[in-house]
Amino acid sequence: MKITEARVIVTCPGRNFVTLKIVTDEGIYGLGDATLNGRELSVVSYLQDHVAPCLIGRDPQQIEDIWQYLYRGAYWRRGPVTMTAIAAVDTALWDLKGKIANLPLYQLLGGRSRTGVLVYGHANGADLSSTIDEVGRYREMGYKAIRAQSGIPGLDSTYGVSKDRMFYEPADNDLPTENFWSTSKYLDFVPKLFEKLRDAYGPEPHFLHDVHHRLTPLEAAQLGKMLEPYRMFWLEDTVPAENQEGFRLIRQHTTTPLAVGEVFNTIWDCKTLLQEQLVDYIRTTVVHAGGITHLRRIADLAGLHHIRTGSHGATDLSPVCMGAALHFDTWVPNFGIQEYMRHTEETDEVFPHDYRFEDGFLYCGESPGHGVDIDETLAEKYPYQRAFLPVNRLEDGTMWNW
Ligand code: KDG
Ligand code: MG
Repeated sequence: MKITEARVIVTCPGRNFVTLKIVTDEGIYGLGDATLNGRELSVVSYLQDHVAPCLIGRDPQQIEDIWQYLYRGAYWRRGPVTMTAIAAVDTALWDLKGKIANLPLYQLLGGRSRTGVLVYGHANGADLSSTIDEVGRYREMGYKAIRAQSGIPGLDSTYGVSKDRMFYEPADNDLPTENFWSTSKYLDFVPKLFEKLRDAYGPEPHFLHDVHHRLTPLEAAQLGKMLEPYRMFWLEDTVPAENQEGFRLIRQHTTTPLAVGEVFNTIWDCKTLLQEQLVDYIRTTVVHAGGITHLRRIADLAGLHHIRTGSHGATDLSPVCMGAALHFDTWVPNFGIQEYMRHTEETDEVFPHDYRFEDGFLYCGESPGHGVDIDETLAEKYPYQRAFLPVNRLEDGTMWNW
């Protein structure tokens, strides 16, 4: 069997998605997600101009060799654009292998380790009381684990609070929106939110919260300590994680479980965090961390150090990524939780899939490969629209992390 085509499909059914379709001389194809929010076209070019020509004529079953060829062969290693492109190829090849073997992807990985994949949904509101109500709505929908984000008194906008009740889309068209941030206002408010949530819903639901890279290690340690009475499932991305050693300080001061890694691309981004057991959940996912092949290596290293997976699953990761992630989650021994932000109806129509949500869990399907397809005719009706993630400034105008 040989690869005859590697086609990049860009579509915007409400938001941009980039998909790689690898076609073979036997007519079987595989799909991989290549979406990098706000920087989509750089991955399109990387794939079209630099990867696709190298794939033609290769045996699609040599997944490991192709992965190594693209990683080592680039010379310029790592980085989000390169690793998203490699992930797209890798996911498409695993999908293809499943179709060739006539097996769902989780079977190729080693079979089922669990019946369903525990997911967390995103409840958010403009203020404390609407966020508390939204958490209730997610409980009614069956979620056992809920991420709560709220507008902060005194700040016009903040990360995680959506215009739409169901679908959070931070990427705006045209040019980046500017948000403003105050750490003191935030730190004053967040413990109150979780105190009220525990009062309202009792000990049972798992609560999660995303700081979205905005604190220093000392501030993160303070927040973690303040949240200890509310028994969080995790506190996510407290600080920007380029400096992995920074987590030592947070870890020394709090027992609140820590999650990190949605922006990581390789095992090298989390080597110290994993080996020193500085976090509890690693959030790397299929599309941004080199595909199934590399994610498996990260999960194995994490497992040695009592760290579980908690893959990123925001709406900018396409259903193709979600499908592949669910097969991975169904297999991976040290699974923790999977993020699940629902896609819009338009997106689900462009990407027909066989995974389903039921009572707080997602279940991957049994069709061969990862079980997600693309309707290319429909995809064509939604042309690319330039979109940016917001940027963030402190109240005095200093640039900050969004
Ligand atoms: O593209 C950026 C989003 O995926 C990110 O802001 C979402 O932090 C996020 C999360 O935890 O889902
Ligand atoms: Mg996050």
